Amino acid sequence: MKAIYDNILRSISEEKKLLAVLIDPDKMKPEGLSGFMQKLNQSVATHIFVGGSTVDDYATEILVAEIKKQTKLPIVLFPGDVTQITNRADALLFLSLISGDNPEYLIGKHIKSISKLRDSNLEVIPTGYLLIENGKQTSVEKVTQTKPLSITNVQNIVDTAKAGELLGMKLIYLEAGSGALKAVPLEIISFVKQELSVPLIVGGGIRTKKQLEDAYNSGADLVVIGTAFEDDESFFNELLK
Ligand code: 1GP
Repeated sequence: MKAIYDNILRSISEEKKLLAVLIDPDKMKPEGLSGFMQKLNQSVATHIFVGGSTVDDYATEILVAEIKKQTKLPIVLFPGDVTQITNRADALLFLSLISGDNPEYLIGKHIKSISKLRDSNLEVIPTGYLLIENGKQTSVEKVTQTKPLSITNVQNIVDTAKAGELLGMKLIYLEAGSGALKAVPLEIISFVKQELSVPLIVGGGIRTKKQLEDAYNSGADLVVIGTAFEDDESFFNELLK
C-alpha cells in the first residue's frame, strides 16, 4: 500500500507533528539493532529513515530487512547513492539536491536509479533537498561537491524551496547535515514554511527536546534526528517526558 505521503498529509491536517529516526547503515552495528529498535518502537517516532552519505553496497538492504522484522513503522529510504535503494523499504525520498548545481545530484543519479525503480513497489516521493550552511563542512557537501546555501541570504533559501515546490516536488527538506554544529535556524524554517504548501522536513544537528519543539513551532512538519539517538539512546525516553 502506497500511503506514506498521504499519511504525512493527513497528520499535518490533524496538526500532528512527525519524527523520523535516521538510521545510517554505516554506523548501526547489527548487534546493537534490537536494543535500539525496542527503544525506537516505544518512542514518539513516526517514521524510520535509512540512509547515509557513504554506505557499503548491500548494507542497506540487509539492515532494512532486519529493521522491517522489528517494527511496524514505515521505513523510508533516504539514500546517499543508487546502491542504497532496496525494495524491502516502504518508500523512497527521491532527492534532488536543488541547493547545488551538480547535475549528478539534480538528475544524474535519478536516471541511474530507474532500472532499479521500474519494477519496484517502493512509494517514490519527489523531494527537494536543500543543504543549509551550518558552520562546518558536512559529508553531503564533500560527497556532492556542492556548496550549502548561506544562512545570511534567507530569501535565496526561500526562493529555492519554492522553486522546488513549483517543479512538482512533494516534500521540501532543509538539511544542516548530519552531526551539524548548528541546526537550521528557526527563522529560516519559519520563512520557508510560510511560502510552501507542501510538507516541510527539517534535519541536521537537532540534539535536544527543546530544539525539536522549536523546529516544530517554527513550521517543521517532520523532523529527522540521527546522531542524537546514535550517541545516546536515552534520548528516546527524554522525548517521552
Ligand atoms: C541528516 O538530517 C539528518 O541527514 C539528521 O541529522 O544526524 O545531525 O540528527 P543528525
